[in-house]
Amino acid sequence: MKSILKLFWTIPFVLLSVSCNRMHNNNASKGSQEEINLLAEQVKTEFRHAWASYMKYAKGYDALKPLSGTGHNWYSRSFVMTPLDAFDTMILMGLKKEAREAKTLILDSLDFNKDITVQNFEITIRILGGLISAYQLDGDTAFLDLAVDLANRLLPVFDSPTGMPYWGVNLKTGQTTGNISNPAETGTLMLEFGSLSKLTGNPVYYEKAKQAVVEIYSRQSNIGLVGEEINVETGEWTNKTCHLGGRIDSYYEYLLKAWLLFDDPDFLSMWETSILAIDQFLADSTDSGLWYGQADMHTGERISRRFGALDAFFPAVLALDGKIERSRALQESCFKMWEKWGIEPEQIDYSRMEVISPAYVLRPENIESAFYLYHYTQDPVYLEMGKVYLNSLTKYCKTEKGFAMLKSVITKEKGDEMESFFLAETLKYLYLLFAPAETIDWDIVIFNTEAHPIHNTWR
Ligand code: DMJ
Repeated sequence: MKSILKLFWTIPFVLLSVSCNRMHNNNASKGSQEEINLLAEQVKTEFRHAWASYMKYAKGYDALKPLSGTGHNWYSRSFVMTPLDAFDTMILMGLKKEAREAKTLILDSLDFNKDITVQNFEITIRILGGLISAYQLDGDTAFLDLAVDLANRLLPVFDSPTGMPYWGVNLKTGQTTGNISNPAETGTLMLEFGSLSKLTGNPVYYEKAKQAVVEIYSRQSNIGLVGEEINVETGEWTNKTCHLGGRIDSYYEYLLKAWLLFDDPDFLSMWETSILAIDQFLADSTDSGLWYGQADMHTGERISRRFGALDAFFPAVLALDGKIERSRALQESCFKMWEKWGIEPEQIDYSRMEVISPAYVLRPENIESAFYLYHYTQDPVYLEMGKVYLNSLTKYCKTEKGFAMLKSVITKEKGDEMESFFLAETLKYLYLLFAPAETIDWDIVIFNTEAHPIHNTWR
């Protein structure tokens, strides 16, 4: 099933065909449609509050600290991560003033010629992905020039003996660092690097990123699972636990999405083998519902019954793959995890429904899955979930100076952090859940793992 997303109001050259395959809320009464519209407006209001706080207290920094009202940079200089992550959300929401502010900050200050060692994965999904979607939605080639410059500076990461990328690279010198990586960091580069090849005609980005995926996939076990950690120089697994959480999650997500975006059958074949093993060895049907836990990559033996906020991306992937009933069942569990504490913890033991890691860092995945499921099923139960998410965020995380992570979902104590993905993903997916169907066209767009929409304009 191919998925396409199209944004109407700004797109200068990308999307003119309208092929909405859903009638949004077609069964809804006038009253409930009005309520849905109001919810979309409320999400925009919350987004504006987060952005205005960033502009007031942290303008030019990577991120806002929403309790102290200060700014924070990941490295010694800013890469304006919050504006980059937020820009396409603004376009989707129709926030023209905010989009102009973000664009000015990005184009006036972004300069990659810096003697700074960066983490390839995060820079790729947030900044490279953000620049590509900004270029496609806004049309300004300055975004594409920046994307090409950045990608060229990141390319040395692939110069390992295996072709799997090093953890990081110095943007000025090209010096690489960190030989211990994982499937997510090696396998979540394809949408960004691949689409850059399609947009520029230079195949090098596609080839390097694909080779990295093939290398990690070729090291999967005889039963089709991968581990959590790998040495990119020797190709040896240094941690052999398989699961759907952090360090592995988006590797699986990109196998399916790379097939959908690029029509490259190698990715379909890798995805089909992988999903069989995932369902055989990680899936766990329990009294509290369907979950996916941890297993040894070689024996398939269950190692633990942990699930968390990051794993909650998987119903979205299952839905995108057409496995709606399974997706629904897992989303029911994800929502239980959210509701039990009023907001979801980072990790739980689902066999006892107890918190293992209590923080909530404003993650999007639970909301992302409800958004996909609503698109495919039109079941209002996902709109109801959306209302709960929105209420939790405003009740527990909103501050005078933005939105704050929670150190603990049990005590609801706040922490001084608002990750840029709150604007890129959390509020974007929540908005799209309530937004008019025309906001997106599911025939030509795939979201990268940071929720940056990438349009297939090369078909
Ligand atoms: C984001 O940076 C991406 O979604 C990534 O794939 C996982 N973690 C965060 C959001 O939780």
